[in-house]
Amino acid sequence: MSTLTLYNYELDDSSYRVRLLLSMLGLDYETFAVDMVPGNEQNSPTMLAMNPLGSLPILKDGDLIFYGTEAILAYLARAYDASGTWLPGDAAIFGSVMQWLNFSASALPAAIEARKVALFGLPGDLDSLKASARRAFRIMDDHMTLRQIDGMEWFAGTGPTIADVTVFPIFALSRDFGIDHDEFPALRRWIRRFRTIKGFKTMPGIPDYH
Ligand SMILES: N[C@@H](CCC(=O)N[C@@H](CS)C(=O)NCC(=O)O)C(=O)O
Repeated sequence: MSTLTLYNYELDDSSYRVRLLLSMLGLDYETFAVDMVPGNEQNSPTMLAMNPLGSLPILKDGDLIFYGTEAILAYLARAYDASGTWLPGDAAIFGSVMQWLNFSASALPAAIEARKVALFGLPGDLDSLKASARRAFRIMDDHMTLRQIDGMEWFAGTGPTIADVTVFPIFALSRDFGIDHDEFPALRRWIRRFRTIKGFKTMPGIPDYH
């Protein structure tokens, strides 16, 4: 097996998405610490040569390099999950997982931006970003409310998939940018379940709900 290297910023919610899946898959990997704040190192020439978008995380697997968190999660699931449960092959479940990966890439960037503004002091209109984040979290909470009525515990299919992994961090960390979980009871229940997945690891800001 080739060596996996994650180009990582410890406090970055998207790097955490990949750390979560690597851990849940039981994979060994190395990390390369990128000084995102305040260094902006993800935009250095060396990093841009790997990811021209200048974003984190980046995954290197031997000669392969991937950027875009959703793509990294899908690659890891397909390459290293022999059970096939993290990215199921069943067409309906696969489609549903892809829908949430797309949601994560298209509806959650405002929340990611809100956290950067609130936590790292980067420029941005926090009120407007929080309003967009709330709209996205409301869609997630409504989805999980209906799923729970049907006796389902996860975003797609019958077990945890990369759909859960991709949407977990930025919602779980929402108190970093002033959105409380009490507004989203179905997501609160889902967070408790998510924390019980084998290999779960936490990061600063993730609630314990003790
Ligand atoms: N679309 C990106 C989202 C990840 C993302 O937004 N990364 C942020 C940190 S949370 C980043 O690297 N920002 C660098 C910058 O804004 O210069 C992906 O999925 O990889």
